Formats: sequence, C-alpha cells, structure tokens
Amino acid sequence: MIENINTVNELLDAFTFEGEMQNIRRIDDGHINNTFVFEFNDNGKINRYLVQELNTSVFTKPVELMDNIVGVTHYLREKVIKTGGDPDRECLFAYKAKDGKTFYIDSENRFWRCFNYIYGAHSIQFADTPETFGKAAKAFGNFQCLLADYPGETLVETIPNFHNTKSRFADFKKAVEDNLSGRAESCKKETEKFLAREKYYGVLVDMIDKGELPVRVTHNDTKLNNVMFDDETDEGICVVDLDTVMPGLSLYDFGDSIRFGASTASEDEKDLDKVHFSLEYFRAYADGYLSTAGKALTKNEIAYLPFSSMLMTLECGMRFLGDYINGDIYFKTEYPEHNLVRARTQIKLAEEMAEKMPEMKAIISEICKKYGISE
Ligand code: GN1
Ligand code: MG
Repeated sequence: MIENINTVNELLDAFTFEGEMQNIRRIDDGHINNTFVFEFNDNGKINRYLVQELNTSVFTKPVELMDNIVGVTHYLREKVIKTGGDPDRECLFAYKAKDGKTFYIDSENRFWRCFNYIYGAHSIQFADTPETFGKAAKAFGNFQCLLADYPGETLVETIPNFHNTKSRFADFKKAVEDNLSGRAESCKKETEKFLAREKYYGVLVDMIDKGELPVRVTHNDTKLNNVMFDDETDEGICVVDLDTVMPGLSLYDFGDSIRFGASTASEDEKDLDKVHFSLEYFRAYADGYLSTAGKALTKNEIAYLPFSSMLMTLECGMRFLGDYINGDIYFKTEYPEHNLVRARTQIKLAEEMAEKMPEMKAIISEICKKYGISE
C-alpha cells in the first residue's frame, strides 16, 4: 500500500517527477485499481501526476495492457493535435520510468504506472442535470469516432470475454454452484432474477457470430466517472481509465453508460425507493452520443441501443452478485453486503428498463430523425 513510505520512495526513484514532493491524495473512484495524485512543488509551481497501482489479479497481462494503452494514447494524441486540440488535456499518456519502461514493478511485486494529470478538470459520480450527462455522451461518442480506424487486431484482450454476457452468466452460475462464501442461500431471490433472464444473455454475442454487429475498438468501462469535465466550460474533455480498451461493441459502451448514469441514485444505494431508471437522462445521453457517433452506426447498432442498456445492467448486476457469492474477491467493498446492495440496484434498474423499453425506442427514433440518421 502507498501508505508505506518505502513504496513512495521507490516510486520517487523510479519515475522522474519535477519538484519537491508535497502531498499525496487518494482518488476513491474505481472498484479495481488504487489511484493517487502525487503533488510536487517546483519553485512555487505545482506539478501533479496520476500514479496508479494496477490490480494484477484482475489484469493478468499488465505489460501487454500497457502496450495497448501506449498504442491507443499515441494514436489519440496525434488526432487531437491534428484537430487543433490540447493533447495534454484531451488525452492521457503514460510517463516512462527512468528505465524506459511505461511501468514500474516495486519490491513487493506491485505494478505501477504514472499518467499525466488533467489540469483544470474534474470527474463526477452523478450528473446534476441531464445536460451534463449529455456532455459525457459526446465525449464517449467522440472517443469511439477517434478510434474508429485504430487497428483492433493489435490490441491484446486485457480481460477475455469482458462483455460476453453468455460467459458472464456461466461464471455467475458457477459462483452459485460453488458457493465459496456460503452466502448463496441468503441471496436466492436476487439470484432467481438473473436466472430468469437467461434468454437475453446471448442476444448480442450471437449477433456478432452471425456478422450482424460490427466489432469496433471500444472503451468497455464507460462509467460517468471515467470522463474528465473542464472546470470552466463543463464539457467532457478527456476519457480516462483505458485499461479495458479492446475490441468490443459500441452497444457495450452505450449500455454501460446508461446503466451507471441514467440511474437516479448511486450504484450502491441501499434504499431501493430512491433507485429509478430516468428516461430523461436516457434521452440526454442518447442525444449526445448519436450527435457524435450516430452517423457511423449501423441500423442494428441503433436498434439495440435500448436493449443494450438493460443487458449491460443485468451483466453488471450478476457480476456484483457473483462476486458476493464468491466472497468479494473481485470488486473493492467497504462492508460485507456491499456487492449484494450493488446487485440489487442493478436488478431494480434493469426491471424498470424492461418496462420502459417502448419509450426508449421512441426516444431513439426521435433523435435519429433530428440528426438525419437512418434507422
Ligand atoms: C469496475 O474500476 P471501475 O470502477 O472503473 C469494472 C467495470 C464495472 C464497474 C462497476 C476492470 O470499473 O467493468 O462495470 O466496476 N472494471 C473492471 O462499477 O472489471
Ligand atoms: Mg474507472
């Protein structure tokens, strides 16, 4: 852990930081990695760096993962420069350690990397207004467009079958069967909800197999808190958390964004009366996304946007519940029922999405008409 002064000293030796170290701040956003902002004072000028310990139980090919990130970020940087943007604020880059590598393995075998800190920007856990959520959509839509021609075959699958909902369901059933934590009995009601929806899990995967959906380079973890918003304009200027950038479906990215951001409450809200799927937020996101990425999408991609929202919500829910039954070995948790609480919000959201499917479809049609996108 970073609290260990030896680790800090090792990192200070490993990377080149400008100035005198003055502060370390932890960022608690993610469920997987450990992220810190290192702050240095360089004769009155404050330099910040994003230092992150990669979770190598989750990402078992860390070196290949960093190769992916370097490839993608160099590519994005060139594109941002060509379009007159500010590459230091609009894309991430990994600093090289003194030995020339883009990572450092510490004496306790932990895997560290260091990224540029995006100045004058912030991340959020919840969009105060639908407009703000729409701005995140534009950022993710733009990210997808920028990577449209990126050679996907060069990317290593950092987590195989990441959004293969069929294989996620197989993992879930195995968790229930193995019942490693002995908790399976206590969450039978929730388990049933996922078992009863089996018919959905193969829909997108089967369409890929039949050539009905294009595989693209996608982000695969499009939570609202993975967009940095400009402090002044509030526009989404940079997409972060690139560990899962790999071949996938545009629908995974769209659906996952809706799952997280179109909820009226947080992912781990205990009071389910507060948890609702908001059509207003759905509309705002769909509008922002289709305004940037819409023209590049196929008819099938557009048709399945509403379904993907429900599917990604069910997928994440079964991952949370599976982890609860496995004994909390994957996602970080703060209390024993944390993953169960998270699974319950996802069930509630997915149920409301199923009810509101016709409205979602009508909204997509309206937006397509507005932008002249053929459906
Ligand atoms: C994890 O690390 P974070 O919070 O950005 C997870 C996502 C889940 C999400 C649920 C590599 O993302 O797949 O959707 O939690 N990332 C990984 O909040 O498993
Ligand atoms: Mg994240």
